[in-house]
Amino acid sequence: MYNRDMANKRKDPGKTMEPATLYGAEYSVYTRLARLVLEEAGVPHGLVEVDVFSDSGLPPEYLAKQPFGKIPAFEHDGFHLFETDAIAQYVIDVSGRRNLMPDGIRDRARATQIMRIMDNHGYRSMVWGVFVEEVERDRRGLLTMDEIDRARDVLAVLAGLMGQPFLVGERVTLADLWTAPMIAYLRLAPTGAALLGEFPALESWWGHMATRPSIMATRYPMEINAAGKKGGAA
Ligand SMILES: N[C@@H](CCC(=O)N[C@@H](CS)C(=O)NCC(=O)O)C(=O)O
Repeated sequence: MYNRDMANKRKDPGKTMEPATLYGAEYSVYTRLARLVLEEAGVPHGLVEVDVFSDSGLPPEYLAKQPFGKIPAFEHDGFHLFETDAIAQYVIDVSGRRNLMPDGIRDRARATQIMRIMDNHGYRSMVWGVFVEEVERDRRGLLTMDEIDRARDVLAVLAGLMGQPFLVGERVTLADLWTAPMIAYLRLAPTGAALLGEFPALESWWGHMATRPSIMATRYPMEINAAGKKGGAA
């Protein structure tokens, strides 16, 4: 029997869904990634703050959700999950927002390739190698050429693979949502901002990603502070 609920579901699947819960931190790259997917898929959700770097360590009840001690962890309607890629794929399937991955075989492979590049090379070199070292460990002007080159190499590969206006073609996909939280931290470091400036296509990609409601809604506390100081969008 076709009823109004089914009609609503078809128009906006997120509207009729049970809310999801994400356990993580506003400052965290992978928590933001999962939040971006939830936002873009229109899935109602809440964030329960878990500070993975707290001096007192993670509470045992959180380790039951994520035994490797990383954030985020996820729960939806009694179903528990961790590993951000698994969360993203689940959110896409359960919300019906399959267009968050490209349609074509090669484009899907390209999107997956970009996601894994960011996991395996971008996160370490851009977030830990440049942002954490320069901003959090106060090594401004003291990064080694090696540290800078590692981040530059990833940007160069991305710039070589990327499409227009989004990383894989005409609409936003997981490739963009995977890359944006890492670029957001990179550009908060003076060296990172200068590196991004060497790749105008990536810089202009960031320019239009930065104004998306999902990106605005999930800004890191440090981005919000930086924007406040400059009196504009960070
Ligand atoms: N493979 C994990 C990685 C998550 C991850 O590395 N999260 C970071 C925060 S952005 C973390 O928990 N770091 C704490 C640590 O490594 O001790 C996933 O995809 O969820």
